[in-house]
Amino acid sequence: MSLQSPFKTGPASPHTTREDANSVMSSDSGSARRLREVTGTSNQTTTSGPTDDTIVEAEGEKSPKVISYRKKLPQQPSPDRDNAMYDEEHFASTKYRLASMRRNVEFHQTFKQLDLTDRLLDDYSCAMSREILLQGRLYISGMYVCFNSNLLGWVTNLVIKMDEIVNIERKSTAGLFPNGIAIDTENNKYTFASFISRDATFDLLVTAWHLAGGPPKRLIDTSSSSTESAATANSEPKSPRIENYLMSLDGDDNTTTSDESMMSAPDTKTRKFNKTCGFSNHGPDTHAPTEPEVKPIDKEIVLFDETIDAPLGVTFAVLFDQNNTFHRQFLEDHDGSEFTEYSAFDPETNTRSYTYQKALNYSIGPKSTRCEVVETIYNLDYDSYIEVESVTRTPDVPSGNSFAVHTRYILSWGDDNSTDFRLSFYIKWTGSSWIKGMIEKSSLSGQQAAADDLLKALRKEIDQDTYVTGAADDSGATKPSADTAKESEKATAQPSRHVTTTTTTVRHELSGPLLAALTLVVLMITVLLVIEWQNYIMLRETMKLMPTEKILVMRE
Ligand code: HC3
Repeated sequence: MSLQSPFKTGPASPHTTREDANSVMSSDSGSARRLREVTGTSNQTTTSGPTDDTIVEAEGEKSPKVISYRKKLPQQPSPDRDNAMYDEEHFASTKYRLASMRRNVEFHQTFKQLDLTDRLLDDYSCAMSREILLQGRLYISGMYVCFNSNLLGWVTNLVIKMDEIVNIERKSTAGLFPNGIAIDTENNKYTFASFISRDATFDLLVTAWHLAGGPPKRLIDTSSSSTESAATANSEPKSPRIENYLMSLDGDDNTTTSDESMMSAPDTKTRKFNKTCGFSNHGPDTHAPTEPEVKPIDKEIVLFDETIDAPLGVTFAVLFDQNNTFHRQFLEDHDGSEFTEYSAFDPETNTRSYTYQKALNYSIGPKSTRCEVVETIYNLDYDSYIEVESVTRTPDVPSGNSFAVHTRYILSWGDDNSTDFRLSFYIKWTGSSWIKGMIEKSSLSGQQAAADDLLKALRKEIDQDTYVTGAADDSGATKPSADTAKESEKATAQPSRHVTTTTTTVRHELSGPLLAALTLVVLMITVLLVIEWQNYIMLRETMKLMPTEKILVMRE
């Protein structure tokens, strides 16, 4: 009996450590195993732990898989949850208890590739939306969200690592039933429906996700295909993707749209990037308002404090996404040229840098200056606020080496899933200058003009690159904005689910009776023609049989 440590990776969570899980013997028989939970001393473990270890044993025909843990907590009756279902141990410091060891073993037998130190928290009956709704179970552990379905021998296993998840949101199935959950990774969207208690599942999911790190605290997609989620169906070729299909409970939801996000609206109004715009929102689509934890800086001038009608992650992506399309275009439109490559945000220092030439239109001083920019992300929390500071040095202007212009971008959540965007700046002097006043005045007017334009350009860009979703439920309550006309224009131009459904219904109502009437007319004409044809044939045959005189007589 081999009892070596099976762990390839580090411990999954603070409550189940590598030391806790001291032995594993695995079998690849794959056959269903009867499980039993044994409490008490066992000679099957070599650990020198306490004598009241909990041993969970999976019995198979061949070598069984045994996971034993030294941890043993005193058995306490639980008023709210069934003891057979849950361990007494809580998940981190949350209200949630770990699933019982028996369920944990079943979980690891279903998903064999997982880190064995990872503990199951709970599992739920639900259906995953694929070509059809796949009925199965969703498993939530400290490190993974998994789904297993076994329909008539067609086994589907999906494993999503918590740290690959970029967003989790409630979904309304078929736009009506509030019982769905959507999980987004960078490249995929997985939709689950038919939960018995969607909100309880959602709460645990989000708690586990946040404890595992929550939304990625990074800006850049350093790896283009960063999702490593294993979506494998035993009976189909290995594909890293499980495409998202329309979540259809009633079977009437066929649509030709390629944008799955359009298919089911979240519960509240928000904005999402169009699939082709090149930006992606790494934060949630919806959030309650937040307060940025930033201190005012001496001599800081607020250029604006405005609301942008888009989630925090959308606004941030447009302003600072690695592709720089918007950023660079904006500076180009403001007399910028000869840009160097923007370096990627360094994950260590959270900074990136670039330089460009800026034309100046002052009666004195140079006609242009080199701008050396270093941007630092001081805070990037999609659930709270984002703070970026850009420091621009202009060495070519008089006293250019004695100061730097600091521009602060502070983004937080506003009302109705919008972004509160506060732009401010201050000049940091590192040396003396006899034209300090002139520089400060010129910088202020230059910054003010740029800020006004930035606001306009940002709103325009977001309007172009996003669509409004989740507004169907409260369309009457949608607050009017300057962009409303364009939004509705887009809604009709885009292949949205609602538009498709409506069109189909209308077409059926009009063409149905017309088609029936037309068919009837064609049928009647056909019957008449057939009767006439038969009469003609009969007459001809009769005439053939008759003697010629008789025909003549008849003719007379
Ligand atoms: C060139 C500038 C300082 C830098 C200012 C920057 C480039 C700072 C970053 C912002 O994102 C955009 C921006 C807008 C205005 C820019 C200022 C305009 C004038 C100022 C010079 C230092 C003034 C020099 C004036 C004079 C008379 C000495 O030449």
